[in-house]
Amino acid sequence: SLAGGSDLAGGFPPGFLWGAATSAYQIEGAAREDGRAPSIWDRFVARPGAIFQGQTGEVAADHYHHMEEDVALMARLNLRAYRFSISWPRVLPQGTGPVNERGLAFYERLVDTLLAQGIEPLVTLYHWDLPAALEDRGGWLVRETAQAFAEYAEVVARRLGDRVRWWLTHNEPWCSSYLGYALGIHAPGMHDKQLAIHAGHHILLSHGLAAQCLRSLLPREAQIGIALDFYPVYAADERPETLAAVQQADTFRNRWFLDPLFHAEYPELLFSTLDVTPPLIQANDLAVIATPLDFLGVNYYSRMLVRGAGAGSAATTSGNPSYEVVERIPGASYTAMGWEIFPEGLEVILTRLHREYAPKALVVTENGAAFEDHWHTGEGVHDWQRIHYLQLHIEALSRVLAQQVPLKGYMVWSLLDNFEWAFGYSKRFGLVYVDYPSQRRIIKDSGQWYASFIAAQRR
Ligand code: GBH
Repeated sequence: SLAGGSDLAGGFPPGFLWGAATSAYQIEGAAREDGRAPSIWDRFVARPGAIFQGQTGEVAADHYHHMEEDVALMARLNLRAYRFSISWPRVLPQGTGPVNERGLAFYERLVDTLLAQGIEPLVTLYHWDLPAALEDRGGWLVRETAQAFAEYAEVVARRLGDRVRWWLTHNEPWCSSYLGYALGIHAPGMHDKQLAIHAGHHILLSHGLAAQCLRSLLPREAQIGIALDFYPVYAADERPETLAAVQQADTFRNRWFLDPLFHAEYPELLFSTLDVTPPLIQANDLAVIATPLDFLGVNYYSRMLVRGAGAGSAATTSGNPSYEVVERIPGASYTAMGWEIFPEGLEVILTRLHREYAPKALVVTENGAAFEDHWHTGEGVHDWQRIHYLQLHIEALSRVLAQQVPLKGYMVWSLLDNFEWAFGYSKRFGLVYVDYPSQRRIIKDSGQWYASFIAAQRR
């Protein structure tokens, strides 16, 4: 195994951030407590048919009431870092204006508890839970929401800025924009590609405004970044239509947010691929959006295999007119989400980002898998498939480091089983199993494996 004496043990740089990640709505519960106001997700989950079996994040893993216990678990897992998100409507119930002291105090206690255990906190400001009050004023479709996000960033930075070094503005703006506004499978549940383009622009603007605000308030050592989700795109055949499809899918899935952030421009191909018009861009927008960052967060789960439309196959179109995604590849292995296990893609995306966009540093802010985990009282959870998945992806990291890529950390999604959005509690990604009826936590075999792997690394 990788844990003791293998090629990898000791092969990672000292100080490498071995961690795990979560997000507020997926684990906290306590949806109406201590002055927290509703977010767009509290509303979306109430829609008939939106979520598996009508489940909600109302209680989730009840982390809000198990915070100390959960940090103790992290310590048992030997985590050096923990990535979590802050619930905007817990801190600013109306989205702007009056601060909810009790909400802010929860995150302050969390950060202090982590630091007392020697665990480095990575804070994400937005993991999809927009205050409902802001949705009522237009949500991400209006520019005012970008301004409100910068205000929110300021409130959090003033409180935690002396203790938190790693900051992420947004998690996966592609999901907030496209799943939320075009495919309607995430909040706020709209079905219009053109709206997704507008929302995406305001999210990018909010990122830039917040990054500038954080830069002006935080100490010099602060590391400011954003987490994007990436899918390396592969061609299913050699036809010219397919090679064009690869460019379209890559632009849509990977470059939509990268190019504005790092090159201060949208890729033209984005708009023709989606058959939409560009967003309304004001004079300074792209300069604000391209505010220099300290690191890029990379969420990686799988790749995309595409072919040009018209090859006459069983492929599905994933809501896109011009190419087909191949969903089942003969001989490939899949997770319980139906996502192909493709560790090489992590190496491909990290080396490409380094080559083409050259962020000052990279952190894998999410990587992990759902499998059918089973727990019976008195027994462990024998998730050998997850151990194998993690080993293969960590091996990919060591190949990346051998190529001088400035990779600083790796966060497993997820610390705990949690509310998997539209899939509710039916998918388990945790290193730790959550028995929801009792809220008992059981460290899975993968958690034990990760703990000994980390222990074998130099500090
Ligand atoms: C992450 O998203 C999230 O950050 C995290 O909250 C979540 O729990 C975790 O992954 C596991 O899902 O077929 O067009 O509907 C992962 C990225 C992007 C994966 C969208 C699923 C579906 C695209 N996700 N993708 S589509």
